[in-house]
Amino acid sequence: MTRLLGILNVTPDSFSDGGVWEDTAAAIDRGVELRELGADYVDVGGESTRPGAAPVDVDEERRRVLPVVAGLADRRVPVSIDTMHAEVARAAIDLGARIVNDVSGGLADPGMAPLIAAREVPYIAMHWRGGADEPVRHDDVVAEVRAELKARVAELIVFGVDPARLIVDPGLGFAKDGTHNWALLGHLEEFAGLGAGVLVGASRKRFVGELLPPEASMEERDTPSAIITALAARSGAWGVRVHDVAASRRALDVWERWERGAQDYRAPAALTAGAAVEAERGTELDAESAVDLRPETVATS
Ligand code: PMM
Repeated sequence: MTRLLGILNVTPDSFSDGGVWEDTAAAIDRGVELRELGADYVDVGGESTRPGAAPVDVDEERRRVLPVVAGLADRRVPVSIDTMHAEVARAAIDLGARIVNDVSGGLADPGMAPLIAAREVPYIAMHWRGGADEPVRHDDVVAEVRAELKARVAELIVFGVDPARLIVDPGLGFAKDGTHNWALLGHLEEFAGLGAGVLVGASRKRFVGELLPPEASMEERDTPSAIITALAARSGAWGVRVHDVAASRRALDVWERWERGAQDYRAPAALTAGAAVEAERGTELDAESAVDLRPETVATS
């Protein structure tokens, strides 16, 4: 079962929802709404990672996110805290946050790995090479991102983090271009081999928008984003991080029903027996006796 993380950015400048949930009470209501729409966790973030965004000092980040984390915990909404700072993560865990989501994979703050080991919470380690704004060069993006995440996982384990609580994230759009992002999505299964869950954060990102006409709105990115949710689930993703929770919930409903259909199916015994007899008689279609349906050989009149 793939988990849904609903995005709640309490920032003035995030990529697609910056400035919308700056007010604490409105942010808490939105988090409750995301939960009702089907989010398994609400991912609360107070620092925008969009290229060129000003870094936020820890006090300002705490001021933005902690009242929202507390309000959501009070209303029994499971929270994941999206932060690169151990101090913010620690305070959020104390208030009831259940997951730490770190876009630096622990590289931004040396205090993060020991904190995660001590507090025994699930930890999302995202790939973001060098914290760069612009796409970096990759000769083999899948192999390189996988190797770098593998190194992060190994280091976190050395710090005492339980591998069963680790989730890795290829970091779509983080110093990566569209070609990189689609290659990573197409090879998601390879990340499962790292022994951790895999999280996908594609929702509303620029490379998704590139599938649409240039004038398309942010909301128009939600349908392709939800389709990515279904395909990520099919690739065995542990979770997806999305803006439009309702659409992704429907996408997961479809995938789960599809999979159940496949598992429940048993070929009726009579038909199976009949097919075997036909095969023995040699009457099954083979390549030679098959009707040629190539367009150029089919009469059009
Ligand atoms: N993307 C953003 C923020 N946090 N966390 C994880 N684990 N994975 C992501 O892909 C990710 C993230 C930036 O997107 P936003 O500005 O739309 O929230």
